[in-house]
Amino acid sequence: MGSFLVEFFELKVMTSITKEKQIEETKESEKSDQTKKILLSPDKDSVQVGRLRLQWNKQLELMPNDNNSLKDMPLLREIANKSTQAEANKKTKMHFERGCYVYYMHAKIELSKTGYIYLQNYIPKDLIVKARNSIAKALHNTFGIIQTSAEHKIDDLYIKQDCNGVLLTGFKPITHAPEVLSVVHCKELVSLFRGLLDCHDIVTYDSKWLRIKGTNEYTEEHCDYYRFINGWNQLYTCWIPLMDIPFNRGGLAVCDQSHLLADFDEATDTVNEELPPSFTEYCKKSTTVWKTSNYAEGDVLIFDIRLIHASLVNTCDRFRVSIDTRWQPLKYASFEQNIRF
Ligand SMILES: O=C(O)CCC(=O)C(=O)O
Repeated sequence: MGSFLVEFFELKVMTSITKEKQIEETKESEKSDQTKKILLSPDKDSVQVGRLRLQWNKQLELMPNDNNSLKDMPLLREIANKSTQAEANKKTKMHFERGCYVYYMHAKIELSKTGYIYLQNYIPKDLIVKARNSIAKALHNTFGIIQTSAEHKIDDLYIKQDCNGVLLTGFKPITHAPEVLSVVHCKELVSLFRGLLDCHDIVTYDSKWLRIKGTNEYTEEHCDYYRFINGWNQLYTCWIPLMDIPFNRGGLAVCDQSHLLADFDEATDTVNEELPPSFTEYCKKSTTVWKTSNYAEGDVLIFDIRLIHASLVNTCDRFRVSIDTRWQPLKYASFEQNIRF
């Protein structure tokens, strides 16, 4: 009980110290969010996401930047108020010990509420540039699909005439090149997943989904649950843009809270499309919102294995390159091929 009071007191002190700063930051970030919304909207009123046509700012919105909101103290105070003393004590102690309790607690709440968290500028950009360079070289030398000229470097990823994109999952010389592994296994991600999964012994699956999308290509709406149905306990997808992906280069969009649909295991035709049956109705609701972003090098999107997602269409003349991986506590891992940390 004593230790709970000390921790709770520290919590309150920290909350009030940061409160003023936070109000200032909120004002600033509201201002810049408004500017962003104006600057970063797609140039059309409706946007194609997977096979759906969505109204911008009604059915499709910008994701919040969790770099700011993860530091949101009031949320932590809310947990402490709502939890029993024993629960709050355990949670706060664990996170005090790690020195980053606010960060993970908020992130976990977000993840369970909305189904995703979006971190901007999280992975060091030099790692992303090196990974993209090595992938671009392979696309040029092995696949011959990059247009080069005096103005167009290989790394600019201009698409050679009539060439399509390619899914490079399983092409280990490319997906497991040291430069690529240094992104997907970087220490920032290892520590993030240790925090999010509340667990030191975590794994990431050896398969890496490296996606190269050409002009007019996109990913249809689906969720990853059906692929991992035999071992999905606390399994998360980590999607990483390996370049700046503005709207016209077809970044990922997620359907907010769709991981909470109740009928993932009901058998109907939609299951073959990797969607729960109720998704069709959920999509029609006026409250259903998809979220996307103008992604930049270094951003990371983490989502629940059940969250429904799709991509916007790549309408430009350069390939869109991203990689996605799966993370889980070791104790739940049911696939043999995994990398342990
Ligand atoms: O990058 C994409 O277009 C699709 C990504 C995806 O399906 C996933 O991360 O599970």
